[in-house]
Amino acid sequence: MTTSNSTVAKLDKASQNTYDALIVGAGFAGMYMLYQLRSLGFTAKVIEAGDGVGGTWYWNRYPGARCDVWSMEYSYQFSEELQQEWVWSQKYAPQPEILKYANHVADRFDLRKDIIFNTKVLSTKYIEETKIWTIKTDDNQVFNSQFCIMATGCLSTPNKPKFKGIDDFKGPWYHTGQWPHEGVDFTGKRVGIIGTGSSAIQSIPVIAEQAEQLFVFQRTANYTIPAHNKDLDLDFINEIKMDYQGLRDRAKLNRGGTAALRLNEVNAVDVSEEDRIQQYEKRWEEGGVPFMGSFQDLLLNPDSNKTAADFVKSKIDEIVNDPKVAELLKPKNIIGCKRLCVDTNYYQTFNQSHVNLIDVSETKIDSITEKGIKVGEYEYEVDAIVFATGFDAMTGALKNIDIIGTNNQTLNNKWEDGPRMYLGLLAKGFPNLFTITGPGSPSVLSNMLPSIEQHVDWISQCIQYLNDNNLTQIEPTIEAEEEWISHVNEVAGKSLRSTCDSWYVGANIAGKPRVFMPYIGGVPAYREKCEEIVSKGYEGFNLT
Ligand code: FAD
Ligand code: N01
Repeated sequence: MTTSNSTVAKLDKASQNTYDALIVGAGFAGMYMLYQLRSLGFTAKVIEAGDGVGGTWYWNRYPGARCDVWSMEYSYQFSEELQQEWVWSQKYAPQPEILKYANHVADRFDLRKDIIFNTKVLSTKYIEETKIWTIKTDDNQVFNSQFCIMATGCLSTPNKPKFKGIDDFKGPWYHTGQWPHEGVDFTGKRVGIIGTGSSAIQSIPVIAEQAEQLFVFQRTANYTIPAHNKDLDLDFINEIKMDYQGLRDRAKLNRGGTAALRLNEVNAVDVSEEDRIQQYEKRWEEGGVPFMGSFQDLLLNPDSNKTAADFVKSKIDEIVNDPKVAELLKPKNIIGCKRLCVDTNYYQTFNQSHVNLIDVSETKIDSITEKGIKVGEYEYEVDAIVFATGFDAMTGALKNIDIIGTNNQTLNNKWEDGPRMYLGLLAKGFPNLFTITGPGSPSVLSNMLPSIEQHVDWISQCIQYLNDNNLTQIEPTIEAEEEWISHVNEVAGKSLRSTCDSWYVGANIAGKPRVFMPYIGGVPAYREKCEEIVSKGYEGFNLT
């Protein structure tokens, strides 16, 4: 498909590998970006490292993987037909079902013909004379495009800590974020799992069902709320579908972009203890992340936060039989500071005699040996190791690509002290290089699907605007970028969320600058800002 009136005047689109836009990544972001650009008549290709679509849901096939935003909300809304025809089986769909959905979308909208699989983008350079991005891949292909769109994901670069001796281990090891497609059978095996974040908390109860012995190596205990996952009945589904738009509209008014959160606009410290406990009990029974919506000040006031944290700790005491294990499982930091986890039978799993919790908070993991995992002087012998050690979040995938902008400046250089972007969409010095859910946007603090759609819509509208107005280039001004970063930092500073060693601040990666990366000001404020900028003729951007 070609555009008759495209501004890509300098691009010889007849030449091979030359498009209006190149999109990197075929997760939910890249897929919708392709759909939108094609619908507007632009030529576009997606380059994807994996051999299938789905991104997160293609790579994270570990046992127990599922979403923790209601499936009816963790789905595309751009096509009414699509959202009417697709039927989610559960409140929180399992990974295979989400991957099936991604594949369904790819087929339904005939996306695959414009996706190049099994190909990794290594570098992209802006040629100032022609205003063209030149993109190089690991199989030595070269692509040219006016627009380069990074849909590379916030949680797509696995963090594999450099444990001493890893190559000596005789058994297999796995990272949750790169799980084998054929699955892993742990039956009768002694398994060690390192990490107790969301991925571990989802997988531990399932691995425990198979393993003969399970050793959980915990450096930092995390808060987790039961999912109370359940099958969705058709009456409920149909009720939502009768006014799907209504649900989507309510979600847009919520800070986290999900209608399920239902923030209780009351301070925890302003109600009696009895009322507080009642509210927490109710939210605990409902399950999942909406627990943090119990009161509006939980992430603002340490005293309020403590009431919620104490409530979860009391639940741990109730569930876990061995008081010493219960004590170890109790997190010490602020609840909601690290990403709140959502589980099915996590705490209960530690009542099983073959499940062992190993505290590595003080005596750290020393090394991986031929036979297992060494902590201090003690060696835990295992047949397989699972690294549930997370991701180089938000910037990892972008920094892995050698991105060279104007004046030969690299993105890595610009981001030496932390990511710098305007609205998480574009960076000064990198014209026409868009990022979907980049640092400085609500992204990982929100229901990602609608946030992805909002970014894709904004970017498509912008490209259309440039095209319609015979403009070739968009780039933020340094003033707008600086001002936005100050605002992002200012709002982050007011939240307790910025106070602990989480991946939100890059603390999980050695040497990563400590900056609170996502925008915590909430989805409604962010959307409003994006719309206002457009209504003012792309205020804060230079259009040429
Ligand atoms: P991704 O899905 O990460 O896709 C990025 C793609 O880019 C990948 O396929 C990758 O291979 C490709 N890529 C990256 N670099 C290159 C390169 N150099 N060359 C070629 N290809 C490249 N969010 C929620 O809102 N709710 C949830 O319940 C939820 N659950 C999650 C569960 C897990 C286990 C994880 C890890 C994340 C979860 N998330 C959740 C966040 C999730 O990442 C987003 O919801 C969403 O799937 C991101 O889509 P994306 O397309 O932006 O990125
Ligand atoms: O990764 P994490 P994740 N020695 O970074 C530990 C999304 N997600 O893959 O806390 C010992 O949270 C580390 O310990 P510590 C969601 O956004 C969603 O679990 O650094 N331990 C931590 O316990 C989530 O937040 C779902 O002390 C080491 C763990 O590894 C994000 O993805 C499901 C270590 C890493 O936890 C990432 O989650 C899954 C070391 N050297 C993921 N290095 C849903 O439910 C690291 N650790 C929707």
